[in-house]
Amino acid sequence: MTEIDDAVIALNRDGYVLLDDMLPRARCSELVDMLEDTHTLMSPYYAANAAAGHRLNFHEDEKIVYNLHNKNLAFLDFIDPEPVFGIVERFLQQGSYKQDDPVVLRQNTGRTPMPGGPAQQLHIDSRLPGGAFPLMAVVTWMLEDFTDENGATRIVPGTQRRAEFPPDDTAVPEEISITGPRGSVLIMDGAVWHGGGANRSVNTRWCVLSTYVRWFLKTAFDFSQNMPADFYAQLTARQKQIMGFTTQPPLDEFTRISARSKEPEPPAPYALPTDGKS
Ligand SMILES: O=C(O)CCC(=O)C(=O)O
Ligand SMILES: [Fe+2]
Repeated sequence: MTEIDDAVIALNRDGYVLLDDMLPRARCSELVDMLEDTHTLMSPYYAANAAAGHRLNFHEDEKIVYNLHNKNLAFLDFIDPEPVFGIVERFLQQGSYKQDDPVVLRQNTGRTPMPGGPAQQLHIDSRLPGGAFPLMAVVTWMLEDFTDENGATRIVPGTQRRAEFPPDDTAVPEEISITGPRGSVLIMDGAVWHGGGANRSVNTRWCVLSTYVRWFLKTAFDFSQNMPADFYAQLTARQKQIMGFTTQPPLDEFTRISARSKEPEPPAPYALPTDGKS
């Protein structure tokens, strides 16, 4: 049994697996500083949140940096590092033809609950509870220690198999907190019931959240339009595939007929709102 086999067994059984020591501590601190600086720079330009209703759609209690792949070359390292990506890939290839379908990145963000911020409602990220095969994997890179006090992610083990959503505003007794020192990585099935904890500390609890899906599902942002050319040039062939550059829908039947392309199709020109401003 390899490390990957063991992790996939744990994911299938429990809905999550925790890996230690995936990033050096000094690197974690540098990344936290980058996320703070990037949030300060970018958040004044964020679009107003038009989504209705649900508490998870209000963002005053958290800081989020979106689309890390176009902010700093350092974050390209989070696209496909081993063993994390190998585990995610094997997990999400289960049930596909010859267990060989591509796995793509759906979303890559930095997130911290604000000090004093409340716990999130238990929820699933995959939008469909239960299911014969997993659709989504969520990878949480802990850049600061995750503790009970500062809002470690809560999980209800095994609930990825339940064909129902967690109850609103109701405690679930089987819920556990996934604590760990900075540098740890939590991989979850996107269908497991989970939520960020309440941050009762005076500090941040930054993480990088990378979400992966089967290639035919939609991404959270359009990476084919928001990847700067100089960043795209730094990607390996495998990273281009994971970013979806070989699975873009063709314009029409005169351009391409298959859903996948042999060669990656480069992104459209893109500039951040801060580009050219000092
Ligand atoms: O930051 C966390 O602990 C979990 C965040 C989360 O589940 C979400 O924002 O969907
Ligand atoms: Fe979530």
